[in-house]
This record gives sequence, structure tokens and C-alpha cells, in this order.
Amino acid sequence: MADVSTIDENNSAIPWYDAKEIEAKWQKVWEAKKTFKASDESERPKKYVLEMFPYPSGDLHMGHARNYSIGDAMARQAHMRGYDVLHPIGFDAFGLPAENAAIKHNTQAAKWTYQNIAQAVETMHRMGFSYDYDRMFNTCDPEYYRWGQWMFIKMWEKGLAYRATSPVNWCPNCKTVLANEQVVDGKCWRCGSIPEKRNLSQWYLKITDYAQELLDDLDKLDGWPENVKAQQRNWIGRSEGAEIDFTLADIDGVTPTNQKITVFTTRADTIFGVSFLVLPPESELAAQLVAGTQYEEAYLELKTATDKISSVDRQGSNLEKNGVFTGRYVINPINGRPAPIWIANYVLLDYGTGAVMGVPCGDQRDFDFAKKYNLEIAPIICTEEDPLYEQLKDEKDLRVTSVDWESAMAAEGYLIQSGDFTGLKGGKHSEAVDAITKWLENNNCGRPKVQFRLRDWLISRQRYWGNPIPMIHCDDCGDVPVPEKDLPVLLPQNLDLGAGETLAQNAEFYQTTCPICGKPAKRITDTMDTFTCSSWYFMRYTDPHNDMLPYARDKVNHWMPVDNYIGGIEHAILHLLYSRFWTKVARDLDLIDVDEPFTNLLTQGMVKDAHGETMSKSKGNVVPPSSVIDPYGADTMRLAILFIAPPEKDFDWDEEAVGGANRFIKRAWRIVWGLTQSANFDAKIELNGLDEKSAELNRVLHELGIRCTNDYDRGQFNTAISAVMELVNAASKYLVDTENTPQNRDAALCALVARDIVAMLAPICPHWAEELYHEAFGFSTSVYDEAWPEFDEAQTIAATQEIVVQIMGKLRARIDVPTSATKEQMQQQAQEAVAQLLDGKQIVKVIVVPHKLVNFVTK
Ligand code: ANZ
Ligand code: ZN
Repeated sequence: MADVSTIDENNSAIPWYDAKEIEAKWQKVWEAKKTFKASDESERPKKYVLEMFPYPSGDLHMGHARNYSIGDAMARQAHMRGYDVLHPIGFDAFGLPAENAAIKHNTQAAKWTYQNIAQAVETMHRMGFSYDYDRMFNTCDPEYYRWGQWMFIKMWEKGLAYRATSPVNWCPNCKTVLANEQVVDGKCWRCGSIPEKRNLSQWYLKITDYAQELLDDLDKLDGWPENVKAQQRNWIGRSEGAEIDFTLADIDGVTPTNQKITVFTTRADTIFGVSFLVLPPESELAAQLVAGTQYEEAYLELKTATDKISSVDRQGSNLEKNGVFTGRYVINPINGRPAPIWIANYVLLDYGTGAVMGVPCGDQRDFDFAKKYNLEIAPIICTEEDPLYEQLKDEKDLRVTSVDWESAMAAEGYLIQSGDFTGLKGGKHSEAVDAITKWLENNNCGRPKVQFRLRDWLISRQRYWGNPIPMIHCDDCGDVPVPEKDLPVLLPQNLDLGAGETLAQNAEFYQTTCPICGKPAKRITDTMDTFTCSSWYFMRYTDPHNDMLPYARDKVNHWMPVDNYIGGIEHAILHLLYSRFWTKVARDLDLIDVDEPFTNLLTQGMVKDAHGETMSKSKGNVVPPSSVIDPYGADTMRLAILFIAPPEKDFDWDEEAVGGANRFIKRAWRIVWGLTQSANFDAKIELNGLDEKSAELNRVLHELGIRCTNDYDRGQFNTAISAVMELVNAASKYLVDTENTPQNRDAALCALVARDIVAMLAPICPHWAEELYHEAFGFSTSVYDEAWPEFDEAQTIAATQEIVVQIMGKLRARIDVPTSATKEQMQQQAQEAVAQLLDGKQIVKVIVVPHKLVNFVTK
């Protein structure tokens, strides 16, 4: 048998696959014809496919190439499936790297940014992505950031933006404050430095107003990966519990004052076991209680030491717990017992009420603390297996106040030594929690409380290259928004960044007059966190040139929500949570009618180097996309990236895979040409007229076509490609098998198979597909105007199939029977096949397993 590649290589009618020329050609055509322009008025259903827009820090890297190849395959396939597709791109263009580069090279941040953007766009064109470039914008364009300022003012007017002074995370390296979300594992998310706590006046967005809805709506996001939802739930951190008021005792330790200290607890059931109360070192009350006492010095030491610990570490179980006594006591509302007040590093100022009731028996942190400082550990809850249970199960008074346990009790158990509540089942959300909370409520010293871990979003940054906060401070009128007609507040371009000039030093920028009283006033010189810019860019794409509003209502409602959003898992909390918040605010401002911005989320895996290491400039192991595009072409690059692994998995970069992809694309090229030479694109396939080889090719076409389509639907491009590879193999076999009788090839079938191979690879290898579609098939429309091929389950069934014939369970023959044969027909055919062997025997029973076997039981 001849090898198909030799046949094709000898076939001089097949042009050679010149990726460079083909790709340049089609990129020009798509651009000129605006093939991928999204129409706002189409009759077709809409599909909004979006990749997280890039930060223009240089040329695109492999991670980008992967992200956009996935999105582009989805967008192009959606075109073929009959959708009107919106597939836009732009740049997340503000941010510190541009500013730092400008300082270093003594240039302007804008210049550096726009240069990088130009370079990235060029690479995007070379990759052949199907973007609607008419909608492109950069977040540093005044036409865009103007509307971010406008939104800020709308939020201010609604009380959703405010200014407050509180301890914040200051990154000494980036010289700016950070949001809570930007302190990752106790470090600055950008540079890895340990932030310091500073008490500063800063600007916030009230994301906490949306905490419950942000949590509840996660349940609607069926198209999101579970791990992303789990991370968001955890970050929002809803806790049901109670606030309990303890009364501060006078200096004597017993006489009640009229001052209360309120704690938040999820375990009101443990209140009989309170052996101390804890305040954090930052607490004003703590400072007051020890002021001028013998405890003050130790307290000040503790405070200084605690300031250096990140809030993540302070919540960690490895924290060495340190504390100081205040000399003062509170009175437990449930039994009147006094409990000493301590100040300790493991309690946080900004969670709950910033005060904790210490219950060593139930809480490990309190247990560790009590051990260290020799405080009471009273058992007030235990399981039936515990020896204490028999001893104390009916005990209402607190008789035992120390235990020799190694650690605090596991949560579940029965209350002991707990007054009238003794014997109730305790634990989180238990009957004891309910009963005690009710009692506290009736006695006016407690109430149920839902607490969130989520904090308001700190958005002010003390850096230049960002969107200016559109506020003016007047000594008489306070903080006043810039009037709408004066928007945008333009970021000045003339700062001497190289000399270290900041907005706060640029008088030309900050000197202004008060919009209310007209007196000299000062502009706010902070800029907004760049995450404000990325929280709504996907809405702007729906109406990017609007200069009256951020976007028109009908347009944003037409396109939103984004149907397929693709990006890195590192944005699980930051960007995705902020965007959900911003969308809900826009909805409440009556700007848009959706609750959630992203219906389906695909978090793509990382591209690592050949040794499994993350690619980075500093490691010198970056593989730039051009190193593949230059020798092989973009289609090979896209094919390789999508074939190596399923989109959500990490993969190690593989030179071999690129070579393999290139060999396949060339082979598929030749096979399609080969089929075309025997094809008739106008003929309709006559199923009854197909000979055996043709029927088999037709069957395989339908089988693989269904598989490939399903894989596209699931976003599993690697297996979708495998299906096309198998089809190419089948087509190749057909050509070889009919080499000497080409007149027997079915012309309609050849046309169909060629067309479907091209169609099914078109989302992944677009230039290759357009070229074949036009040059091989001679069509004049774009392959993206071609409908996605339809496949027929019924045609996947072979005409005949092999079954096994047994006598007394022993294999006696293999025969072909029609796939549609009934049990009776199977039996009859089998019996004929083994007639000689059955001769003289009596058949007592026949077992027929359809599509598989016939077994004769004889005597
Ligand atoms: C008494 C108690 C007994 C507690 C017990 C737990 C177990 P979650 O679930 O995360 O909401 N807590 C409250 N405010 C705190 C603060 N500002 N800093 C540090 N810890 C604080 O945690 C709620 C529990 O965390 C609260 O319930 C409180 O300890 C502690 F057997 O109160 B618990
Ligand atoms: Zn004023």
C-alpha cells in the first residue's frame, strides 16, 4: 500500500502551505471587510465572548496567547453557530509598572503605555484574533476614565463612596495604601513587601452594603468553577452569631459601671465558660483602661510589636499569642461572674465588635492564651464519651474551673455547668445557642447578629498613574464632588516623575476653587485603584464611544451579561468580586438590568516552561509568541496551545508539540486538497448509493463530527482537535484505498468531508481555513458565514457488525450481521453459520445478546 504522504507530495496540483503569506493575506481581508464587527441590531441571538483584558506591560506573553486563543476559538465557533458575536479587546492601562518605568527612564507614563499597547496590538493582529477592533479603548483614555469618575460621584451621592480615617495597609515599596484584597498571604500583591499599618484618611466604596447579595447570587452562577465561588464565599465570610454586652466593672473589679463592652461570638452557648475578655492593642478603650497604670508600659510594648504583624498572620493558628492584663474586669451578664480584661495580639480591631469573650474550653486560640497566662479553663461543654460528662451532666453551677486537656473541645457536645441551660445540645447553630441568645435578648444584654468578614473597598492610591478621584476639599464646605460638566478631571501629563514629583506636589493640578462657595479649595490628589477601571470595562464595550453616558441602556442590556469570560484564576477574588459589585451598583443606579456580569467563567491554566517553572522575565525562561509565529505561523501556534492540554489545566511548554501541530496542519492541508480534487461541491450525497468504503467514511464523519461538536460545547478544544485528527486519518485512508480507482470516490462525500474538516478547524486555525475555503473550494464568502456542520446520530451506525457465535459458551464463529437485525434474524444467521457443528445435536436454549453474540445450549 502506498503511503499517502508520498502520493500527495507527488501531487503537483496541491499548492504548498505557506503560513506566512496566507496569514498576512487573511488578516488584511478581515480588517478591510470588518468581518468581526459586532452589530447591535442583528436578528440573530447574541453571544458575548470576552477575555480578561491585558495590562500593557510589554509585548504579549504565552499566557496571553493561550487566554486569547481560547476566547477566539469560542468566538469564531459562535459565529458559525449563528450568533451575533461581540468579541472585543482593550487595555487595562493605568497602574504602577508604567509609572515606575517612566520614573526609571525619565519619560512619561502615557508614552510608555501607548508604546506597549501598539506593540501588543500588532501581536494580536499577527495571531489573527477575531476582535472587533472598532470597540477598542484603553482605561487611561480620558473618554473612558471620565465615566469612572462619573460613577464615583454617583456612588458618593448614594452614600456608597466615603472618606474615613482608619488603620490601613501601606506598602513601603509601592508607596501607596492597598485594599484588603491586595494583601495576599500578608504581602503586597504586586511587589511582595510586607505592608505597614498606618492611620490614614482614605476613600472607600461600600461593598459591604452588597455583602449578602454578593454571597447569595453566587448560587446562581452555575457556569462558574466551584473553587472560585468557594474563594468568594470565604472572602465574604458570613457568620451568624450574637452580640453580647458585658458590663465594665469599676476599679474595685465588682461594682458595675454604666459602660458596656460588646463582643461578637458565634458561640453564645459557651457563655458560662467565659474566663476573660480580650481587646486588640489598637482598641481605644484598651489604651484608656491602662493609661497611667502599672500595665501601661507592657501594653505599649505589645502594641508596637503587634503593629508589625500582618492581619493574615494575626489570624493564623501559628501566631505566638501575647497579651497584657489591664487590671480591670467585666461582669458576665448571664451569671454575674467577673472576668478579667486582657489585651492580646490575636484579636482584630476590624472584625465583629473588635472585642472577644475568651472561652478556652471552646476556642483553641483562647485555650492557648489561657494556658500561657494561667487563666481559668472551665469545662462547659463535652461529649457523652468524655469522663467529665458523667460527673457534670446535671451540674448547673460552675464547680470545676480547670481541666488537664491538651486542646480545646471539638465543637459538638452537651452543655455542663451552664445553669438552666445545662444538658442542651451545644455547638455552632445549636439549640443551646438559640436558647441563650433568646435569654440574652429578653434580658436586654444581647441580640442575634450576622457578621461579614468582607471590608469596604479601599480605593484611594497615592500614586500618579491612575484615575483621579473627582473630589475637591473646601475648608468651609468639606468634600465636594467635581461638577459633572467639569469631568473628566484630567491627569496632567507634565509631571516630572523622574524627579519624584507627585500629584500632591503639583499645584497646577490641585489648586482649584470650591464648586459650592467659590473660595480657593484643593483637589483630592489621590487616584483610584486600577481595579475600579477593570470593574466595568466589559459594560463599556457594549457602547464604547458614548460621550453622554458610560453606555446606553439598550446597548448594555442587549449584550450583557458576558456569556463566556476567560481569564486567570488569580482574579478569583479581586477583579471578579469587584466587577460583580460594580454591576449591582450600576443596576441600582438604573443603568443596566442585569444582576451578574459573567454567566460562564473559564479559568485557564498557566503556561510554564519546559521544566514546569513559571515563565518570568527575571528567570529568563520566557518563550515569546513570536518565537513560534515566525517559523511556523499563528495557526500552528494556536493549534499547539489548544491541543497540549484542556484549557483549565496548567501545561509545560513543549517544543515537540509545536512541531507536531505544524506537521498535522500541513497534512490536513494536503488531505483537504486531495479530497477537493475528487469533490463535487454542488452534489448531494446519496446515502443508498455509497459503496462500502464511502459508507464507512460517511459513518466516521458523523461519529467524529458529533464528538467534536460536543467537545467544542464543553470548551474541551484538545479533544475536539483529536476528533478532527481522526477524521483526517480516515479521509487519508479513503484516498489511499481508492488510489487506483479514483473514479469510484464519491464526489459529494469528498466535498462534505473536506468542508467539514475545514469548518471544524476554522475556530482554531482561521487563516488556514479561510485559504482552503476560498482557494481549494472556490467559495467567495468567509468560512465564518458557513454554518457549523450538522451531524446525524443515525448515520453513525455501521450497516453491519461482527458478532460472536458460541455453542455451549465456546467460540465457534464470528459473523457479520446487519446492525438492524432482530434477535430472530441474528439467531437464524448464526445457526446457518454453525449448522455443521450443530448437526445431530438438540438445541435446548438459545441466548441472544443484541449486537454481541448468539449462544446455543445443546444436549
Ligand atoms: C466565643 C467563642 C467560643 C468563640 C468558642 C468561638 C468558639 P467566625 O466564625 O470567623 O465569625 N472573634 C470575634 N471577633 C473577633 C475579633 N475581632 N478578632 C478575633 N477573633 C474574634 O469567628 C467568630 C469567633 O471569632 C467568635 O466566636 C469569637 O470567638 C472570635 F467556643 O466567641 B468566639
Ligand atoms: Zn467651599
